[in-house]
Amino acid sequence: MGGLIWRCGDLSLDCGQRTLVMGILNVTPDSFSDGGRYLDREAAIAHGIRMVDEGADIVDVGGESTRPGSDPVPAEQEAERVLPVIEALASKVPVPISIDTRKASVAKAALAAGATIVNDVAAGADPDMFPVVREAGAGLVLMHMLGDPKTMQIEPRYDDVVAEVKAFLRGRLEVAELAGIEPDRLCVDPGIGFGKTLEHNLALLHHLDELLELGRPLLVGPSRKRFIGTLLDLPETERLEGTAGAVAWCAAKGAHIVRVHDVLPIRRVLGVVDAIARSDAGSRSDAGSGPDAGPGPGTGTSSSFSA
Ligand code: PMM
Repeated sequence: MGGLIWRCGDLSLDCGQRTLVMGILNVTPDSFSDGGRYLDREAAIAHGIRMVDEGADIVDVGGESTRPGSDPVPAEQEAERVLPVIEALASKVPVPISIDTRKASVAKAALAAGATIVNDVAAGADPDMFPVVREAGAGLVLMHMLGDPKTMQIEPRYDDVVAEVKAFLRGRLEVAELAGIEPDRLCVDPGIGFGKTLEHNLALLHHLDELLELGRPLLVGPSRKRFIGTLLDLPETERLEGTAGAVAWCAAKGAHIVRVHDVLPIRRVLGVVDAIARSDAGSRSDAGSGPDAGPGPGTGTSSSFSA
């Protein structure tokens, strides 16, 4: 587990010390669970700062909802929502900012405004996306999605969801590298809820180890998603504990980054899960001097990146 570095602009994120937290900042009227809350610019900026204070390692800013059934947003409108927020946050917080977009034009403007990561749920479907990322030296998240947000939840089908998602991500890694993006700038994500039934999501989460074989940082985004609502029969506003359960599982299985709305409670969950998951390191004889021998490596709030 671990040891991976993810290069994003001039920063290097250490994905090996502890599970990193990407805090979600949706500047949209209709996102999956926080739509409308941060459409107000000042409220969005304040929330981004709050998430960093609470321990977010990355702030992910999005201006287009990709919830099931959602309509695309014109590039100008998307850019108008996110650019002032990214610009303000870039000068106020010390952590990398990612732009959650499928559009190369929005990514380009966001990178110019101070973002250093592109979180692309369409994995470079826009033919200009890879050149934009390469030229900026940005980090890039390649996520799996079946179809597009408008229709993806209409009877998604796979023969073997884990094998197919893995093959897709491997293919996109290859294409990104052929486009000149350095391998250590690439991160992969199975895309929980993006063209997947409950069973598909559970299979992917169960088999995260297979996705780790791709050799890149693994990002997972279970936060408040429908599969948790289905399992617990709870609305979006009551999915924190379910999210915490999913995050704990992901961290224990070796995921490097989790994308979440509730940064503070999730950092607390990870402080414990990481300590347990990383305490043994294959040896049972030198596990410390007692039951409270102190936290294991990376359980504190130590910085996860270096310039
Ligand atoms: N999920 C959403 C949006 N962007 N990006 C990545 N990399 N992974 C995800 O799982 C993901 C994403 C949808 O959730 P939201 O509407 O609550 O942000």
